[in-house]
This record gives sequence, C-alpha cells and structure tokens, in this order.
Amino acid sequence: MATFAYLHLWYRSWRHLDGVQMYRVGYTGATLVITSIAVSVTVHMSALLDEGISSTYRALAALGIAIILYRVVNRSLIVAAIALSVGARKPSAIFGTPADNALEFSTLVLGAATAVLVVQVPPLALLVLPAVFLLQHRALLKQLVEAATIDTKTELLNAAAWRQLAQRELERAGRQKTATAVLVIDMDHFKRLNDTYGHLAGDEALKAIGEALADELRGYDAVGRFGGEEFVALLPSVDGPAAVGVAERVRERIESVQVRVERRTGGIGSIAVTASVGVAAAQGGVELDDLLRAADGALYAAKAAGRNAVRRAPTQVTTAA
Ligand code: GH3
Ligand code: MG
Ligand code: MG
Repeated sequence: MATFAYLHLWYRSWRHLDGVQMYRVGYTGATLVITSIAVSVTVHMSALLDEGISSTYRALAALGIAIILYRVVNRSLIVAAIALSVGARKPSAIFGTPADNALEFSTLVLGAATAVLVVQVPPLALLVLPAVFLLQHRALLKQLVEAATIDTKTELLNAAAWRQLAQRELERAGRQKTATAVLVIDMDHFKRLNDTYGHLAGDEALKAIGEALADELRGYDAVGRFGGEEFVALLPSVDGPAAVGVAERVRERIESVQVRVERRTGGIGSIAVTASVGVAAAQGGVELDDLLRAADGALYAAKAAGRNAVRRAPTQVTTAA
C-alpha cells in the first residue's frame, strides 16, 4: 500500500501536479524506509517477539515500542532536514501541533493493528482499510479548508475568507437594520522596516500585529489580512463614533507592540511599529466594496495627516439607490 501511495506521489511530482515536489516525496519516502528498518531491527533485537509464556503481552509491548520508536525516529529525520534547510523554528513547527500528533498516533495504531491482522487473519485486514482511508481523508479535508481560509503568516483570515464572512455579516445587517463598521489598517513605512532590518523582520512584525489584532478585537469581529501589510476588520453592530474609538484602541495597541529584530551591527533588539487606520460605517445592508472604498479614502487621509493616526469617512455609507 505504501509503495502504491508513493508511486502515486512520484507520478504527481513528475508531472508537476498541484505543488507536489520530487525532493520532498523522495526524502519522506526515504525517512519511512529508514524508520521502518530501525524499528524492525530494534524490536527483533529486543527479543520481545520470542515465543514465551506471555507472548500476547510481549507482542503488545513490542507493538507499543514500535509505535513510539517509529514516531521518534521519523520525526528526528524530518526535524534534521527542517533545521538544515530553514533553521530552527518554533516547537509547533518542529514537533507538529497536538492535532497532527493525535492523527499520526491513530494512524500508527491502525497501521499496527493492520500489520497484526495481515499476519494472523489476512481477510480481516480488509476491514481496517476503509477506516484508515476515511481517517486520512477527513484530516486532509480539514487541512485543505484551513489552507483555503487562513493566512499562514498571521493566522488571521485570508482576503477571500474575510470577504465572504464580511458579506454574510452585511446581509444580516441589511435584514436586521443594524450598523456595521469596517477598519482598514495599513502599516506605516513598512518598506523602510523591510529595507532596514530585512524581510524576515518584516514578517515577524506582521505576525506580531496579527496577534495583537486578534487579541484586541472581539471574537465576533471578522479580522483578516487583506494582502501585503494591510489588515481589515469588520465590526458588527458598531456605529461610526464607536468604531473610531475601537480604531484608536487598535492604533495604540499596535504602537505598543515590540518586534524582535536582528540589528545589522549584530545583536538582538526590538523596535516599535505604527499603523494608520481608515474607518467607515454603514447602517443596514450596503455593498462591501462601497464600505471598503470609503474606509480606503479615510486611510489615505490618515496617511496624509502624518500617519499613526485614525480617520473616519465623512459620510455614512448607504445603499446605492
Ligand atoms: P506607507 O506608510 O505609506 O503605508 O508606507 P509603506 O512603506 O508601508 O507602503 P508601501 O505600500 O509603499 O509598501 C508596503 C511594503 O510592504 C512593500 C513591501 O515590501 C512590504 N510587504 C508587503 N507584503 C509583505 C510581506 O508579506 N512581508 C514583508 N516582510 N513585507 C511585505
Ligand atoms: Mg503601508
Ligand atoms: Mg499598503
């Protein structure tokens, strides 16, 4: 089965299909082979599979050891490759998230059960296969949904997902005749930060700002990264004056964020960043693009006023007649 899976991946990478890269498939395949050999040798050397009085318990112990060993050896090989290619990352990037580990664990247990069945009662192994397939399929589906809606740099909504959510909120506001506000938040002189401290420091700043926004705004405010160094937030049931208050709070919060940077002269330091915020508000249902256009105009005014400032669109956005 593993052979077929890898032949399929190899074919996709060979035909340059959907981002499957040959060197990754090759490396992952090689780690699987090395890991399996290491596990097999260790379990046999440990003599746990010898016939004995409590052979069932020995076999269980052997399986348990095999599963743990498989995870440790395989992860070490992958961590080594990550560390060599892009340097050390945060623990979740190296050891995987708890959800990744839970999935890996259940896959390994099912794999071990299948292996036992293949040896003992081959026809029964066929029963396990659909379960393995469904488990992997559901996990893949969840990963695909996340990849399609979440911006990887900041873990906020990406532009497409934000638009969809904002549109839905505006439709609701139209039905319930409630207010809605939009904030467009653009980092000040971000190009200068990139030029001075490098692109990685810029990315680090975007991540820190993303965290600050998610923390500062409410759970039901839709917060997204609109692209580049521009963020958007849609605030349901908030009118113009209240939105200016929220925007001012957000601006101050961003001002207080310290971004870790490597100084050109050596050593680690931290810098502050600022952002300008454009605010627009609407009553009832309006077109999202009209609201965004108004907020963009206000953002332009905030930049013109010297940056690190909040400006509100002069008029409330209404439904085009
Ligand atoms: P202003 O105060 O007028 O907004 O100046 P600015 O430099 O922020 O504006 P401008 O639009 O001229 O430049 C935006 C810069 O943001 C250009 C680009 O290099 C940088 N940028 C866009 N996306 C990313 C990203 O994902 N990572 C990093 N590090 N930089 C980015
Ligand atoms: Mg900018
Ligand atoms: Mg910009």
